[in-house]
Formats: sequence, structure tokens, C-alpha cells
Amino acid sequence: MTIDVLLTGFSPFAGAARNESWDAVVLASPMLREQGLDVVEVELPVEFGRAGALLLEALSAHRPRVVIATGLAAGRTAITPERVAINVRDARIPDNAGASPIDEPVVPGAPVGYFSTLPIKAMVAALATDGTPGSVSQTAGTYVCNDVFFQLQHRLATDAALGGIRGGFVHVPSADVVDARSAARALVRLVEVALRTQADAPLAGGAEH
Ligand code: PCA
Repeated sequence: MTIDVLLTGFSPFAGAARNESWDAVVLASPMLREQGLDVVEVELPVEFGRAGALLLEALSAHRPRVVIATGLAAGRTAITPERVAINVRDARIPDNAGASPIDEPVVPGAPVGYFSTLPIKAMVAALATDGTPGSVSQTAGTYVCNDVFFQLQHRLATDAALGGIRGGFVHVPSADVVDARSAARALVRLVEVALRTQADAPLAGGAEH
């Protein structure tokens, strides 16, 4: 099977009742379907290793044109496409299965990092046009979001059977900064840009995040 877009968000963690990333995915998916796109959405557990494994299963099963994994970054003030995934797990708090890896690789022996293969500058530019706060982020952290992002990029870079699939990660702020509908509309926009933009826009670097 081949679809247009695979979207993932995360379950709640750190005692929260909701995770804004999954709320955004749930609202964005029907909007994308209205445009005639084939979308599969998957809610990932906040667990090192397992979350990425589930994403990779969905990737092989559905063979999307584009994959956008999302997560919550509380404290950020913008929708932030991530530039780079790094090969490290360093947990500030235990994940939802109780694991707290410190200074461990995501994939032993794999490269230090991978760049997103999404057009992150063009995505941020589209958000600016819509009046939604957006900026490129230089780090997805070292917790479960980065873990999933790294597993995704490693697989896309090394599995010839998945050649041509582009993917990356986007952090969304908490709902008091960007409400769920706005985050969902932003996600729709990012998907549209990712599907139609092959080469990224050579725009100057954005704000630090
Ligand atoms: N945010 C966490 C993990 C799950 C989520 O939504 C992170 O940024 O790593």
C-alpha cells in the first residue's frame, strides 16, 4: 500500500492529561482527507525504543510519500520543525515505561546525527504567511521525541526499500500558546508544503529554539 502522509503524535506524559501533538494530528487528519489525501495517523507511546519501532512498522506497512512525526515541547512559543536528530538518549525524567537512559545511543554504531529531509525553511515560511508562530529548531532534545526522530531518519537513510520517502519531526507548543485548532491548521499547512516542495527554500536562519 502507498499513502500520501503518515502522521504521528504522542500519548500524554509527565503527568499531563493530554498531549497537544496527538490532539493536533487527530484534528489535522480529517482536514487533509478532505483535500483528497491518503493519511494514516498513529499515536505513539512515550517510551524509548518502542515508540520508534511502532513508527517504523507503520512506515513499512504504509509507504507514505512524507512522514511527519510530532511531539509536544512545553515552553516553546512556536511550531518548530526540527533540523537534526542526534544519536543519543539522555532522559531528564523517566519515560512512560519507567526507563531513564543516560548517555546511550539510540542506534549503536549509527552516525552521530541525521538532518531532517523535510523542507523545514519552506515550512516555516508558510507558517509565517499564515500568521502562525514558527521557527526552525536546532535540537529535538535527547528524550523520546529525538529517539523517534533519529530512528526514523536512520531507517530512511539506510533502507533502500524506503528510498524517496521524506521525513522529519515537528514540535508543537502547549495549548495555552497555540490552541489545538491552530496547531492542526499549521500541521495541515506543513504537510501541504512538504508534499509539494522537493528542494528547501534557501532562507536565512530563524530564531533560536
Ligand atoms: N514530547 C517529548 C516526548 C513526547 C512528547 O510529546 C519530547 O519532546 O521528547
